[in-house]
Amino acid sequence: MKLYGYFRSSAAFRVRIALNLKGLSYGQVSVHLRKGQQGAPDFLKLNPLGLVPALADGPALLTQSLAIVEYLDETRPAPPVLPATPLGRARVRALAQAVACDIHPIDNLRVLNYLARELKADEAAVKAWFNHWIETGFKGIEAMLAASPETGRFCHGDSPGLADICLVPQVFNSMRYALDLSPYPTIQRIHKACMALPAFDLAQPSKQPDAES
Ligand SMILES: N[C@@H](CCC(=O)N[C@@H](CS)C(=O)NCC(=O)O)C(=O)O
Repeated sequence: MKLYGYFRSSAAFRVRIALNLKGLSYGQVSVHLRKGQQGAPDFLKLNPLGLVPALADGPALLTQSLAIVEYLDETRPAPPVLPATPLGRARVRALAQAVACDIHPIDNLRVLNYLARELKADEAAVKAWFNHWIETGFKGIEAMLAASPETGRFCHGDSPGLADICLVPQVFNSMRYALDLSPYPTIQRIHKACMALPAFDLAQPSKQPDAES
């Protein structure tokens, strides 16, 4: 398998974690987002969405991190990243989508670039936007995690899964502008438990072949 990603991309980070959790080997192709390579004609032929990640599995080319992770889970089921019950799966998908559908899309690079370039927002305003939407999302996620008996060592029970796969990269994003995480003790605890696992540790941005300081 070949993963088209970027070391700082949190959506690619999700797929790296899933591949590692399942013990799958993969090569990486770096698409330099800061240099605009996601908009290059060759990449757009692969993924017309102009976003990373994309995953090549033989002749198949997959896009959208959640679709990719669920594809991996269906084709390589062990260890599962979704619970066995419909209610468990719905809870885990809700937590994952709270990150992937509600926080991440409005804090994406192209959104921040639009704020700065088209709407002339200065750095402080972009930072305020970025952190505001993480805080809004984390407040709800923290409440969901803290209130539920289903929360264990990880977001759902004592095995890492799709919700953790989305949460951890978002915590990394929150460090970009030094967001205060103290109001989210459950998120912090789960993040720490995840990062103690090689599958998460080895997927982090600074450990990727294209990492820059
Ligand atoms: N919903 C997509 C989001 C992908 C996405 O937004 N990727 C970001 C990096 S984390 C990207 O390629 N951004 C390029 C840009 O904003 O121009 C997924 O989950 O795969």
